[in-house]
Amino acid sequence: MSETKQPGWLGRLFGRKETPAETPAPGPDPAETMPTEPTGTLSEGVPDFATAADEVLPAPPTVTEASPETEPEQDLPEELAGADLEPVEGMQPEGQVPAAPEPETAEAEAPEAAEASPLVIYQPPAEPEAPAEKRGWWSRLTGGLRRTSSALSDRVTGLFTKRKLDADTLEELEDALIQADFGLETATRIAEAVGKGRYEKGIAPDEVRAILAAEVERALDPVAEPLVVDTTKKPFVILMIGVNGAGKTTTIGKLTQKFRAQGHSVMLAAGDTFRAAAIEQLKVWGERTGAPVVARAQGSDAAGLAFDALQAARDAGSDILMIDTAGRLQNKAGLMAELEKVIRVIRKLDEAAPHAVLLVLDATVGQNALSQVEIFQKAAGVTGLVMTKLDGTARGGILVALAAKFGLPVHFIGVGEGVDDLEPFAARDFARAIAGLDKG
Ligand SMILES: Nc1nc2c(ncn2[C@@H]2O[C@H](COP(=O)(O)OP(=O)(O)OP(=O)(O)O)[C@@H](O)[C@H]2O)c(=O)[nH]1
Ligand SMILES: [Mg+2]
Repeated sequence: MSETKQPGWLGRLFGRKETPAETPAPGPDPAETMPTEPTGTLSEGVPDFATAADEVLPAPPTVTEASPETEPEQDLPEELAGADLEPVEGMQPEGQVPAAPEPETAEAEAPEAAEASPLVIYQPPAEPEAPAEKRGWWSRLTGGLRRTSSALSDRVTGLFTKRKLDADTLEELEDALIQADFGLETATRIAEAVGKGRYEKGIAPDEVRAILAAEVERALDPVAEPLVVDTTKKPFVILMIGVNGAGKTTTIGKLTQKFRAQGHSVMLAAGDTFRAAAIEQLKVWGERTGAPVVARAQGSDAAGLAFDALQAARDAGSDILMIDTAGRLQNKAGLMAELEKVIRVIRKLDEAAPHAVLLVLDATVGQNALSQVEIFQKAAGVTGLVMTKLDGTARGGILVALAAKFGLPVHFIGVGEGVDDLEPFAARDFARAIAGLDKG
């Protein structure tokens, strides 16, 4: 095989015909650039960055140290030590990490043994994109929840204006709440709370909204837990999982922005190795938010990539490693097993990893979210939830139904596609916004 005559893997991916220069282009010394001083912008510092990445982009020496030549074997799990770590023939230009050894012994578990491709660490530009002018979170939250809140609010206004409270009105309120996906149990409880002591009396719509907000807050308060990054873990490993299109990759981008603003260094792992576009998408988020992205070619083993990324993040001294994964429907057993494998393999490097397993749920799927939680929970031990696309549904009550059923922490909610459209979940704000009340 004559690898040096091949275009870079991204070049191959995107159909580039030209062969990149065999001699690596000079680049900044990665020792000085990783990870805080990135190598430059795509358009300037590394002009043919994407095409030449595997040949040109030198992996930082810290990463190189992880190569079999220098890595002390005692740091490796038994099954990864020794002969398994022989470099892949002809695939390691200087400064690159060898392909991950297939960490599992059971061939059945491994995806089609795609020829191991070089590990690439994409460095972000020196000056990541300046964040756009921010609208306050409350305004984005209420804007995002408008569909749910106006559906509810209109019903409440219609039901409780100049009307005495009776069983029919309460039943209609219950229906409205069920339609907003609150779930039967919560809907009944809220309707009862509204009815308590008020039969045959009038009740103003605003009073109903206040009761609704109080009940929603009460239901959500126990699950509104911030994601705490344990800084004693280096890196703190976050695994992002969920069905196709739930918002995993976007959430990684949004979280990277937050973590970096808090002063954490972040590395990203392009663990969705199924689609070339997924790798590219994460790379773009890395560029926007200033985080290096560890990737291999499409079709590579996801678990092996996760393993290498953890090693690279360790070597780079990153505070946080976020691992993207391919979307998988909860009814596909094989894909769920792959997720288990990713976890098993990274535990060979760090028994406590992943330190957080975040299930990303798309609010627009409604009740299906319940079965997603159940199955992902079994396969991957979900530690917390992120609910996205609350802006795209009138059924934001699903969060309340999830809280009632599973009691899993809800760390963040997303109300839009922008980098700032994700915030830690606060029960009171959410409850008031969904009930159509002011911040209070
Ligand atoms: N409106 C809205 N769109 C969102 C939100 N979060 C993500 N999206 C959009 O949802 C789409 C899918 O998001 P991705 O991040 O690619 O989802 P994913 O889970 O990584 O998808 P796969 O990798 O295909 O499984 C994108 O168009 C995102 O911009 C949100 O909170 N609100
Ligand atoms: Mg994705």
